[in-house]
Amino acid sequence: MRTVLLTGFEPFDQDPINPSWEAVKALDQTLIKEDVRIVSRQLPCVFSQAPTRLLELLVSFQPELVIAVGLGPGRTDISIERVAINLNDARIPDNLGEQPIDTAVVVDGPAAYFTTLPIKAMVKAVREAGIAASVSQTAGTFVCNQVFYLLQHALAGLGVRSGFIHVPFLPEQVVDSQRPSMALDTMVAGLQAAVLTAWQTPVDAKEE
Ligand code: PCA
Repeated sequence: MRTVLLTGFEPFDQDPINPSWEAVKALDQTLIKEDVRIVSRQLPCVFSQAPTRLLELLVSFQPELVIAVGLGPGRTDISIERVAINLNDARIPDNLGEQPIDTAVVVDGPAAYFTTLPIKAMVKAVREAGIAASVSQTAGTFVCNQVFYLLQHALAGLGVRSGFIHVPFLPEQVVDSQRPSMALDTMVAGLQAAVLTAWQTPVDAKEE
């Protein structure tokens, strides 16, 4: 059996729930082909713990494709990230109260890594499923970007494709506010279309 690893994050910033984990959890053990299985695992929203956990997952599952997913507060759609930068600059403390300001994710690492996912083809597939999606040019400077950068750093040159997707809040998280949200079923269907397309598309499409 071949493996696609999906990760989601534990809740953070006083939210009781993190849609990224709810959505990837719903896809755990899904077969996207007869011999290709999704494995979903949770990462801590902690700068000092997420890297070790991520590397453990890569070693234990030996995935052929890895997509990390996180909540992007305020995002309006399935946002497929293009670039991870070598910078931690936390606007809020993480779940252990750490708040790194202007530190490197990997000391002496390259300034940035591009995703190795076919992001334009993925956006197209998600939209064709009737779900809002776009390419995002920044994954921020909090734990999501840190995990995305480490993922690209760890897998660079190994032929295992990887990247990051931000998802919006769930509707129940934005009651009484004007903030955008997306229903869990929609998010799950969007991620599934994105994962399948990533698996099936070795070379990205040229799309606007
Ligand atoms: N979103 C945060 C970290 C965890 C999560 O789900 C981020 O965008 O960095």
